[in-house]
Amino acid sequence: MKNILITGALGQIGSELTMALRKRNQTGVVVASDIRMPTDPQFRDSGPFEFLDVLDEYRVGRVVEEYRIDTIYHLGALLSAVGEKKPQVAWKINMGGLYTILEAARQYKAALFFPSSIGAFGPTTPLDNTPQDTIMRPHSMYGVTKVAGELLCNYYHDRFGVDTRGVRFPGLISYQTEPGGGTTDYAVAIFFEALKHKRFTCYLKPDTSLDMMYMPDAIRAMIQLMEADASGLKHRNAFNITAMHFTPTQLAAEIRKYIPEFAIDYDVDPIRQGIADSWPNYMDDSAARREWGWAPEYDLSGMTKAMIEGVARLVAAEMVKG
Ligand code: AKB
Repeated sequence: MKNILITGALGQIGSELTMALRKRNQTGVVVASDIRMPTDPQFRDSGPFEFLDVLDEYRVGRVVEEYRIDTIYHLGALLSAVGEKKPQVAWKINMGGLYTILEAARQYKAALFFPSSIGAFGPTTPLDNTPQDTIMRPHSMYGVTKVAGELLCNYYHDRFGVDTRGVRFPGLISYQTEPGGGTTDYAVAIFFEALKHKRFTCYLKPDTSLDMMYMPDAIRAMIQLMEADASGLKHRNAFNITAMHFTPTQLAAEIRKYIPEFAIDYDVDPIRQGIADSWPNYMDDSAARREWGWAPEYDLSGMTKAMIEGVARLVAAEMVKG
């Protein structure tokens, strides 16, 4: 039985992770938390929710104590593009929030999942088949907070014995909750625009290759890593994991298999393009495969089929509502 706290539970990952853990965790409690209130009735009625600012050390401690939390998934953070617009806020939330959560994990002996990202790499990292252990000198504030976060999580494990674990997520693709302010968000928006308007203007160049993953694989990865036997883990923070990599041109071609008249054009945003150019073209995730059995289920064609079907249902429901 696990008593779980999820921060940032209303975000792109948190909203799906909360529901998955609630389905799975029959006896323990899964407490969702965020700095806004849930509006989706299905989410709201599925379990406890706490209005919780991750910078509020006192309240975080109270919630962890009250629910006897033994596992925390810390997802409250700013993403790369918005972090570059507001670097001071990104530092404060990403680092301050992680520090608060690590301290709560230390004091109350909870395990902690911390999501790092392909954003932790930088222009001097080998961009093809990026190794697990390599040069990490990111240029974005988001990347700086991710590398620092990985190191801080390792420190809390080595120094205080906190069971910290994490992955470096690629771009995550899903349709249930919108991503908020990332560089890889185009790979979600393209499906909505393709189904609604049959055209999409992309802010990244046609040949920008990035690692990506369909959300069900990401949810499975988090749960599998947190449940893995600790004795098999040589790394902890954070494992490279990926499921596919593609360029906007390749994704558009895949979408055209369902919507032949779909057209893509480009209006490049220099900030997001600069960030994307400093990230891997594709990562080597063999350490995760070896140490805890990571294996994705969705490739480009499986993900595209699932996204077309899911987004089509949402668009049809929107049209019925008027
Ligand atoms: C972003 O684009 O900022 C995120 C990420 C890859 O970490 N999706």
